[in-house]
Amino acid sequence: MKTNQMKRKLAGCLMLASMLTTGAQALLVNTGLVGITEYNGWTGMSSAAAWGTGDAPVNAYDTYYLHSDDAGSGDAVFYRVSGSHFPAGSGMYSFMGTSEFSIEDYSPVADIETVIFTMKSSLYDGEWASVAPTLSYNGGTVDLGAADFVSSQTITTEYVAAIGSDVDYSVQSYQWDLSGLSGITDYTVTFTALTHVSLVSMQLESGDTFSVSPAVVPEPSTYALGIGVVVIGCAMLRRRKQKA
Ligand SMILES: [Ca+2]
Repeated sequence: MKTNQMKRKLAGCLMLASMLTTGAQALLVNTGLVGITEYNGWTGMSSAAAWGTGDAPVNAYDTYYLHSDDAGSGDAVFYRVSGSHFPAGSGMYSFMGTSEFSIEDYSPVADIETVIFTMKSSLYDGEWASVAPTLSYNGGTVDLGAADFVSSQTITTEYVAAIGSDVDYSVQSYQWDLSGLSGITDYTVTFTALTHVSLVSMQLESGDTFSVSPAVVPEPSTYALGIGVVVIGCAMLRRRKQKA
């Protein structure tokens, strides 16, 4: 009886830990949005992706655009507004200057209440890949500005075969609370990427029910502490189980 109880606790604990550390999933972060939601994912933004060029399909794009291509994606489009980043071997990259990018969704879920944007990109000289993104809606006529919540910003080092070396990547999430608004017919997330920064994957999620995503919390230190507590708690449970 006691062992079963312990097993259940351990299982729940491990599930919570996996929810907080989503590295093994296709998702960049597990936002846990509820209600009616839309997911858009760009999993590979290198030269191998199906980039479009020219003025299509909605606005006058500047040279490059890419429809969300991850399984289960909606109809949002990523595109370069200006600048010199181009689809390189490991991602959208530039050695010549900064670039401005937008992601547009022309068919948001009805009564949209929240948008969460996550970006994985390389660091350059330890700098973050971009300034905080802004959100505008209804043809850009209303600009909400920077996100309400910024997630903990995690850094990993990965070997990239395309360039034959290790690269430091960051994953950053931003969330907007749109619950006080109505009549949103489209929205756009816009951000700037620095020189020598490579954009490799992105995730744009939205929903008709606002709640603060567990993966997108205002206090990075609290978030890190939370994972630590879960991990330590699991380790203690496991040790107790082994003794029993
Ligand atoms: Ca849509």
